[in-house]
Amino acid sequence: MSTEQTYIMVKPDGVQRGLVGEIISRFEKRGYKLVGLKMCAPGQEHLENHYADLKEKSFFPGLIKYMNSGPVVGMVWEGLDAVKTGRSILGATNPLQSAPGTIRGDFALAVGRNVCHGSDTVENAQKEINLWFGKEGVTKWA
Ligand code: YYY
Ligand code: MG
Repeated sequence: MSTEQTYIMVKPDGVQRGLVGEIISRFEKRGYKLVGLKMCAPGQEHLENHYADLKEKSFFPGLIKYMNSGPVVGMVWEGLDAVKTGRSILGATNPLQSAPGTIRGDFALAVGRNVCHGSDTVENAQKEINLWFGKEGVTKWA
């Protein structure tokens, strides 16, 4: 178990529904350290880059359209096992399978409106942090 960083993002539906504070709060209360935070609307090309692995999927065009429908809030959280535990705080991809007590299990029903994103591996987390925070970097603090 090691200290990791993970990229967590409130998707446009989460921002529109006023869930930003709730999502930040769950990571803070669990004990993770916030080292990066920004709201942005990066546009189609950047979003296609973020989801490049899913390019061939039938839901890809709809996913990009949804992700491009409003601003997102991206953050970087640091702490023990942040990638895997971050995913468990979010819940399963399909909210109908997300356990109550998880973010998706408490606030979502549809896979196409599942409120939040979390990196799935340490390697992808580094890629995503670089994609979203590459220019300004994250903040080192203790
Ligand atoms: O990492 P995670 O967000 O849990 O799932 P991915 O398999 O990476 O898919 C990304 C994103 O795509 C998912 O959060 C919702 C959407 N999606 C979809 O709309 N329909 C599917 N059948 C699968 C995923
Ligand atoms: Mg994913």
